[in-house]
Amino acid sequence: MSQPFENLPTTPRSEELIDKAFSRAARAGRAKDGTDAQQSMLLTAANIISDNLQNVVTAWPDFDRLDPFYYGLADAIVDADELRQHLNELSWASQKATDIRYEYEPRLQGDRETAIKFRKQAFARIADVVEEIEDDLLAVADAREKLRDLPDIRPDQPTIVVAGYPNVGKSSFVNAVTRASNAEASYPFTTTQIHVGHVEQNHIRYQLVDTPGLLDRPPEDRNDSESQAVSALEHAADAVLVVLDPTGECGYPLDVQRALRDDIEQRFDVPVLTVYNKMDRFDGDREGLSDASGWMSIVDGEHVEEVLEMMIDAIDYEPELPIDENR
Ligand SMILES: Nc1nc2c(ncn2[C@@H]2O[C@H](COP(=O)(O)OP(=O)(O)O)[C@@H](O)[C@H]2O)c(=O)[nH]1
Ligand SMILES: [Mg+2]
Repeated sequence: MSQPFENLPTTPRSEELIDKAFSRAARAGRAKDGTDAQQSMLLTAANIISDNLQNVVTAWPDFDRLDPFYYGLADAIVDADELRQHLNELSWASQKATDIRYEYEPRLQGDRETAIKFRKQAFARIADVVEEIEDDLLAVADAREKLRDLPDIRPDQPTIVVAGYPNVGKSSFVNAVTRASNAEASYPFTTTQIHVGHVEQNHIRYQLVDTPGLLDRPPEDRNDSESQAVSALEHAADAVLVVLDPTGECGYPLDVQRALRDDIEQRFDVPVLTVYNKMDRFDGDREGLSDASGWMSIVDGEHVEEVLEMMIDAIDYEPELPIDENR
């Protein structure tokens, strides 16, 4: 299983679909004579429109059955209700093309001239239907573009979300503990990206999620989609690591950074652990940093693995063992 929007087929534009249907219909018509040709043209055009539209609709995952993390993320990006509405319109048009075919088929039985006249009328009506859903097709194509590159975060695998103000060392941490061979997926979403790295321990794969633009600023600075994406992350997170920079070199005073930590602690129901980074550059009073679970220096490679261990312990993940049927 990968992310649910990865393999959606391309969505045709109205004009493309009409051209395709009518040119195939013309070809089908040329293979026959008299009223048979007109019947064959109508059948071909209606079927192509109907099947293509239905295929677009059925390729989309059922939103009611999506994992809440993916549902929330998708909804933050494209508005699930609107997308559902657009897909409904495509279903409507698909059915309508078939209805028109049924309506006109009996009228194509008579003489050739009449058959041509009615076949043309049927084509005009089918074209109207497809033109009517032009905006819906464009919206579905746009949603596909936006969702196909969503990061592949497996909701069933343990996940560490890394939070903290910009430049405190979040990416440095993820890069330091995850294998470089694991290419990082990123998704540009408003000002936001979601990076995922992986680390395996005791045969369990942990996901580390770094969310620049989401959990690196106070909640009041997030727009609606960003807030919604944070809600989606709550479904995925099994623990949150908040990185603080006590040197202030990141550009944010410590009390501001701590306020973000407090907010995240309030918001997430999973363990939220705080770690001070850049301790190689800190020459203040360490007593003042006792509100954290630990400290590290990524640059000096000090305590980095320990911080990862601490997060893994906090998750305390129990893999679901396969049921032994011989017992
Ligand atoms: N001195 C020092 N610099 C660090 C440490 N960790 C990260 N940095 C630097 O801090 C800057 C921001 O790090 P980055 O990982 O991009 O922060 P992010 O914005 O939170 O992802 C980079 O120039 C890093 O090299 C550390 O332990 N010590
Ligand atoms: Mg970063």
